[in-house]
Amino acid sequence: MNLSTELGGYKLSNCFMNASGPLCTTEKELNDLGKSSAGLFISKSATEQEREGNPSPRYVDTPWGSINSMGLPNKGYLFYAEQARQLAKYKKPFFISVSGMSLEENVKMIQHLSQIDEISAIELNLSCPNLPGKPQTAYDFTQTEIVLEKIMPLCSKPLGVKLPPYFDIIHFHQMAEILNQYPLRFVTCINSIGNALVIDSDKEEVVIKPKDGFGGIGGDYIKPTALANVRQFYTLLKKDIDVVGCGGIRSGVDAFEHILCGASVVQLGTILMQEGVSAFDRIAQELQEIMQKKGYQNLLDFKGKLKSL
Ligand code: RRO
Repeated sequence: MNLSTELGGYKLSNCFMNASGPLCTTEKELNDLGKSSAGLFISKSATEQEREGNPSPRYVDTPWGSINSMGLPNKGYLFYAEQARQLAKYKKPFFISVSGMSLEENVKMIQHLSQIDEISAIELNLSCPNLPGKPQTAYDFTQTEIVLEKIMPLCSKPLGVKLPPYFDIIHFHQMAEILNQYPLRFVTCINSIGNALVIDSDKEEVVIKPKDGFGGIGGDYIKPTALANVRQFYTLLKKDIDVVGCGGIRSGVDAFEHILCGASVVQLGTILMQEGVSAFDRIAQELQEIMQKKGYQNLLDFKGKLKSL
């Protein structure tokens, strides 16, 4: 069974990577991802300056997934640029996620990162839900267009964008129309569903500290929304923009469903936090077993081929 795929012009031995966020902030975490069976890997979203992030507790597992309000803790983009040089020894693509606090900051980081050979591609995060007082860029269509208009000509690496979930058909169309104007290589669907509230009914209190308990949810809660977003963008985007599926993947079946909806690559988020990098081996094995049962040899045998009734 062959799990190979392509993204951003890179051939990948398999379709699994980490979501930007879980276990990809420190040197040790990045090396663990390098050694893992993931086909490629990506850094935590970087800002110009190192950030501590929000106060703890800021990530909590729940029976159906997780809630977080990390607040962009990261070591600063120059750290990830330096890591890229060290991580090249793992001989698989390494992407850097960028999430500047302003357009100017994104411009500065992307111009610099574009010059570094060992960085394979950039995922521009337009959807962080957890910065007090800052809206998610990709919910503002005008601003999204301004950002892409400015950044696309400056970026000499393959560039993708990380999108938040959309919930209205017109919004899928409006965003796809914007994205289709640019030479983007991929879109990642979806970031966590923002500003949810998980509470502890015994204690009658919230479970995370920042923003009075409001945070992004991931895991089982969000798989149907993630599949909807993958399917919509797979259908609406021009064919040279690949879709990367993220949201609720904790088994081979979940990965299979994302690929059936059109994902070329799938990301592990909450399950990576919960299980560590061994999740890549287990889920890849489960996906291969499903393919074997169904008589599929390659991902292209079923990618995007979801049937309607
Ligand atoms: O760091 C975070 O709080 C965070 C980010 Br940047 C993001 O894009 N998505 C998320 O769930 N948390």
